[in-house]
Amino acid sequence: KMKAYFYEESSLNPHSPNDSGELATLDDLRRIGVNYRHQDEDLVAFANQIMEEFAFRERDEVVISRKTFGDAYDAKLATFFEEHLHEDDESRLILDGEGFFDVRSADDRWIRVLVEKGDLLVLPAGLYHRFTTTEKHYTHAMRLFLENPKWIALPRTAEAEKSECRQAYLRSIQQ
Ligand code: KMT
Ligand code: NI
Repeated sequence: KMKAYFYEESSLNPHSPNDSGELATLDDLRRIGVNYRHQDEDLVAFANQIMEEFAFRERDEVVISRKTFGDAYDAKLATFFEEHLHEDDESRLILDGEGFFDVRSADDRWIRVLVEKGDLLVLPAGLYHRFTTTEKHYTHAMRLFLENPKWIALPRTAEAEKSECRQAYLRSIQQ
């Protein structure tokens, strides 16, 4: 089952759960355009099915760990953890390990989603988010994307706020 909750802001360690105790529901995620799925077995078939359903054309894999990133690990995590948005969706299927995606709720608080093996998370273009590893410091993920993805990270600034993708996102989540 999905584990998502509102983030406890007072903590200094982003890798710890920082669970405020207030649960976030699938509906809280749906309201901000986030898509969550889980599949227990045959992730190869699941990935193929998701590619088809979302019309993704490309995929690759990334392992986020001290071993794979070496000296660049801390800098890499710092960029992942800076609040940002993209002009295209960010889609991740977790193949092994675990991690935390933080997404901005409808009322602009952080919802933390623990992602584990078999979890698929699709973050819509224009949604502010960030990522970090858990205390295990190991995330093996498949990245699913369109042919020419625009996933340059725009940090949360007045410029990002004014961007076309942000404005389109805000319209898309209004009733
Ligand atoms: C991103 O773009 O923020 C990432 O790739 C995060 C790690 S993927 C689990
Ligand atoms: Ni991102």
